[in-house]
Amino acid sequence: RFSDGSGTGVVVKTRAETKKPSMYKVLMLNDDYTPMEFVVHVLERFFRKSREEATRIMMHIHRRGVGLCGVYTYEVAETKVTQVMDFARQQQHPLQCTLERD
Ligand code: TYC
Repeated sequence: RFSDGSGTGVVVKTRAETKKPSMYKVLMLNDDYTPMEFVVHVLERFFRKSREEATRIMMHIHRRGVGLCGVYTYEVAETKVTQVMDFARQQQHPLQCTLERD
């Protein structure tokens, strides 16, 4: 904050410069064993997708090998990856999930 030097006593506010956080893509990989329905469930539960959107993403991964689940700040993205990997392992599915700088 500073006076504008006009003698009017007007105070001009300067915006503090803020940096946008780096964003990270959470990607899911295809495999031959994880059931399609399990992948749809993961997308609904951890990435808050509708059944329709989850099914679209799952089929994209199934056909293309990899697909985007969402874009988040580092801490959120890392948490999603851990949650998905832990859940898949519990159910003994080989589903792989990874994080990539956007
Ligand atoms: N390819 C799997 C199947 O045919 C389905 C699948 C889709 C697995 C997406 C993983 O990330 C995945 N059962």
